[in-house]
Parts: sequence; C-alpha cells; structure tokens
Amino acid sequence: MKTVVVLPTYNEAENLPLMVEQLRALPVVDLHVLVVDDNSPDGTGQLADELRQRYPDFVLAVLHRPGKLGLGTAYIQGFRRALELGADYVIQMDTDFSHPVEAIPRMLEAIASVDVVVGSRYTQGGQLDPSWGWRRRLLSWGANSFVRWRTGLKLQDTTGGFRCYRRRVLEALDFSRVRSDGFAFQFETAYAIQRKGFRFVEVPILFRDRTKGASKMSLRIILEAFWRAWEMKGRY
Ligand SMILES: Nc1nc2c(ncn2[C@@H]2O[C@H](COP(=O)(O)OP(=O)(O)OP(=O)(O)O)[C@@H](O)[C@H]2O)c(=O)[nH]1
Ligand SMILES: [Mg+2]
Repeated sequence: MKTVVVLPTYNEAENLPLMVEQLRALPVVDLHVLVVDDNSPDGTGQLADELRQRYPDFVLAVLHRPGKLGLGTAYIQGFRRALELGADYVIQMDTDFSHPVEAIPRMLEAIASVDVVVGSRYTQGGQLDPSWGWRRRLLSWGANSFVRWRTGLKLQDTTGGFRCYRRRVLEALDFSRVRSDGFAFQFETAYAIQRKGFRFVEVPILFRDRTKGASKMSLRIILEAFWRAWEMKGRY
C-alpha cells in the first residue's frame, strides 16, 4: 500500500529537512512525501528540490506554486497530485512538527477499519502543548465547540490538520465546492466527508507548538473560520 504525506510549506526551510529525515526513518513501507510550496521567500522550494534529488524514491514530487495562495488550495492541489501518483492513503500534516511524526504508524493501523483517521487533540488521551496558557486553550476549545455546534460535526477535533485519508474519500470529494482557505479548510472537508457517510476515527496526539519558523496564523484566518462555520451548512 502506497502512502503519500502531503506537506504544505511556506517558509519552512528550518523544518523541512528534519521533517523529511524523520519521515524517512519511520518503520512504514512505501511511504513518500509530496511538498506543496508557495514560492517561499526563504527558499523552502529549492530546498525541497534538493531533497528530491537526494532521495528521488522518497520525495516523490515538489509542487511549486507562484506565491502564497493559502492552505486550502495547497491541500487540494496536493491531494490531486497524490492520487495521480497512485496513493492508497494520503496523510496531511503541518511541516512545523506540531503534528507528531511518530503517530503515523498508529494512524495507518487505524485506517484499516475506517475511511479517515484524525490525529486528535480533543479525543480522550489527546493533549495540547503544555506551554499553552488558559486563554489560548479557551480560544482553541471555543472555536472547536462553535464549529461542532454550528455544523453538527461529530468529530472532537474539527480544526486540526493531521489526518489520514483512504484514497476513495479524496476521490469522492468535490473540491470545487470547498471555499475555505485557512484552517477552516479542515472542518469544511470534514463536513463534506461526514455528509457522504464515510467513517472517522480519532487517535490521540500531543500537539506541540512550533519551535522554528513563524506561524502563518492571522486574524483574517480566524475570522474566516468563524464565518465559514456559520455559513457552510447552508451552502452544502
Ligand atoms: N503552501 C502553503 N503552505 C502554507 C500556507 N499557509 C500555511 N502553510 C503551511 O501550513 C502549515 C500550517 O501553518 P502554520 O503557520 O503552522 O499555521 P498553524 O499551524 O495554523 O498555526 P500555528 O498553530 O500558529 O503554528 C505549515 O506547514 C505552513 O508552512 C500557504 O498559504 N501555502
Ligand atoms: Mg503550525
């Protein structure tokens, strides 16, 4: 079974080489990486090309986009490419080590009996970075609860971006309907998947703050998430 890990990158030059090393070291057969870079000013795109030359059988492809076009479309293009490359399973994760690489074998075990596995901060056993203060915890919990209330999503962690999909799930989704750009993309796709009747399971993860590089989180992305949670149901 072929697994492709889609890594969206924007200014992740400090993180990408180590991510690729850690992924390569996993005890998973036929695991590959696909980088989707938005012409990062810090040269992440060129670095990805160098890694591809170094490990041609492991870094399967690097998608170069002309500029910062957003996380949503980066994933959509990455998913399409992963399917073209023949992936049986597609994993999405951040390139900043917030999502623990070592959880991947557990996720691939779990996918045997479901369609989507979610690396979850809010299921039993899941954890947020211990350094988070109560305000940040409250904001994250509040956003997640709002999404669940407004959309009826059954997932505990609706906004997290660490998932493993079976090929048929991505083939079944109509990505032309997806409008979210920032982390709203995570619950919009979850909602579309739930509506199609696919089965989810959540596996607990410890979410850690990035230690290198800068966050791309912005007020615009947070406001988009609340707006999408509000309007999405009517649109689908
Ligand atoms: N290709 C591409 N990647 C992006 C874009 N925005 C963010 N990313 C990547 O998506 C992942 C998540 O972005 P982060 O900046 O960590 O944002 P976040 O995880 O939502 O926020 P933090 O919790 O503050 O880290 C990282 O791998 C980023 O490099 C974008 O517009 N295009
Ligand atoms: Mg992050």
